[in-house]
Amino acid sequence: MSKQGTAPPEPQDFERVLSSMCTVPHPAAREAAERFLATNPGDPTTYQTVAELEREAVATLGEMTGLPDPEGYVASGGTEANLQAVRAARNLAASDDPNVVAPESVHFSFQKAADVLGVELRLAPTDDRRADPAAMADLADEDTALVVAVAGTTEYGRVDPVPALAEVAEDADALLHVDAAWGGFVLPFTDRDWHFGHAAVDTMTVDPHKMGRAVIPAGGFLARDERVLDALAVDTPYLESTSQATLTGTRSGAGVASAQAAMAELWPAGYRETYERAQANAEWVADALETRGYEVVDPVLPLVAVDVPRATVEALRDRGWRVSPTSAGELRVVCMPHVTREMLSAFVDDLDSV
Ligand code: 0PR
Repeated sequence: MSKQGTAPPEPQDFERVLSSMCTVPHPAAREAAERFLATNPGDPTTYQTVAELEREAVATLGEMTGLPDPEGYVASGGTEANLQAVRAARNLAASDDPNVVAPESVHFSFQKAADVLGVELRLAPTDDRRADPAAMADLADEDTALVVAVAGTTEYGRVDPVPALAEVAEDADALLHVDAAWGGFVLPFTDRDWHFGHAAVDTMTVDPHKMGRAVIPAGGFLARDERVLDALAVDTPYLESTSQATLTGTRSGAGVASAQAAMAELWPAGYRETYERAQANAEWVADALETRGYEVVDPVLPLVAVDVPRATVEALRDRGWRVSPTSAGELRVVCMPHVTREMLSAFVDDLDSV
């Protein structure tokens, strides 16, 4: 808390933040967040304006992900959206001992979901950092409720073979979830097959508060079929609206309004431009590091992993660089919208001198 006469604490700036999936919100998103700060989309009959903004946000997310008539909502983040996908699949499953089959590259939010929901999480080995459909099929059985694909993995930015995983899900009579929490705002500008229009995808996570430049908290949960939302809904007898499919009750109108504002401003031209710049930056830094003899995991999406000795990472941290490693120890550079060529160039200079 600030004492009288002293300035309130300043948030850290993004000048040396290289491994985060958060970024500077778009000015329109920031402004909308402030305006809608005291509204609660969890009570849509009382807070009707923000409820309308949420419908618009979901419609745009649907447009981005090949779903003309999307069901869903703006969640608190990727963790909630992934948990809700597991919850819906569990609730719809015929089995009383349901399991989820995912590649070992899935985000740790699935561990939380499995723990909270009491389902078994089966992790299949990956092949060249992507999900291996055969390995996933080996783990699937008649109790499999959900198959998970990742479109833009947390550590390497890899895109799983979604159409092949849709077949695995179909053979197991399970739902297919795509986690595009980070990748969803860049993949529309690539030639990858990853969304509802490319395969029999049932649910998806796509987060405006990552590449979408909304304020935190703004995740996205989408479903093809109303049945999925119905499987999540509980009765809310004392509210005007009679049921609620979200996990949280009161939720952030700031997140919802900012997601709508960012997308209204940036979809699609602004996001395309952001992607192109980020991808070019990722390729530039990958090249610069390779030239210096480092082993680089090549950036399919704007995310570079590079094998740098632990001591070097520590030395870079001492110089203020906010960098975190992958589980295999590589340094991870996520080319978020705030990451400029100048920043990367200063980073490479520091790497040369430590
Ligand atoms: N799915 C994927 C593919 C993710 O990468 C993440 C987060 C999630 C789901 C979960 O999303 P929420 O964090 O919104 O619940 N991945 C980042 C990570 O774990 C999150 C992050 C963001 C970490 C900013 C640090 C940071 O500064 O690395």
